Amino acid sequence: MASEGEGDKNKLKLYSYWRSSCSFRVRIALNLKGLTYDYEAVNLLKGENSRPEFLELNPLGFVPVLVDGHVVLADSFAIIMYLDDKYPRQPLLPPDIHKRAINFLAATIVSSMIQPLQNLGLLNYIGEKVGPDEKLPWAQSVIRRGFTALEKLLIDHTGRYATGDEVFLADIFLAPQLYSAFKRFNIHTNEFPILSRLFETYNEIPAFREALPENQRDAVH
Ligand SMILES: N[C@@H](CCC(=O)N[C@@H](CS)C(=O)NCC(=O)O)C(=O)O
Repeated sequence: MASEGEGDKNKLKLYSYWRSSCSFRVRIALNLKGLTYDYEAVNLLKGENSRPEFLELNPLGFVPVLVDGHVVLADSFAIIMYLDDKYPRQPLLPPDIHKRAINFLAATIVSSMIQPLQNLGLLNYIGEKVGPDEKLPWAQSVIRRGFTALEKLLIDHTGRYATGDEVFLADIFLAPQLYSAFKRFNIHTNEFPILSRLFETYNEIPAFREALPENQRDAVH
């Protein structure tokens, strides 16, 4: 639940970009927890993430960044774990340790095996050094490899959501990755039956829908 304007000093502040899948993860987590926050748009296409004032917050120059009073956190994984520790209602991890591990594994496949390899910066680099036509096939190959692993991983655990009938961490990481794969990178839903079913299901959850890129105030339609 993003709010605009100055807000009060104690309010959570999220530095986000509408199309950033890592920011999308944090927006979902904030919404699931019922937390309101001020939305600070950082336009990655205009290079606003390289401005000195933003690099003060995150020297890596990536969104998202969450500011909670004196606490400044970059990296969606760290932010989401922090929110889960600080606001235990609607836990984002299941109590069962095996199921927890499956959630960490699914989130890690997305956050360290797929997304970094199809990140804007890397795709621009491939476009420059190898050729613009190589960007899409490269992104599709890393997504397909990761999605093939995810389908195998989830087959024994999935219920209504990724790891059962409750929404957990795996869902928060999957939804933005599925969105960018199916909507931006032209991956066909029929290639990945479990993931495409989950994608449909996520669209029915208000916390996920409100976090969609097109529903952010910096979205360009
Ligand atoms: N591990 C970080 C990755 C952050 C990241 O890659 N952010 C992307 C947007 S999803 C970004 O800011 N890219 C800007 C760039 O590549 O210059 C996280 O999960 O937050």
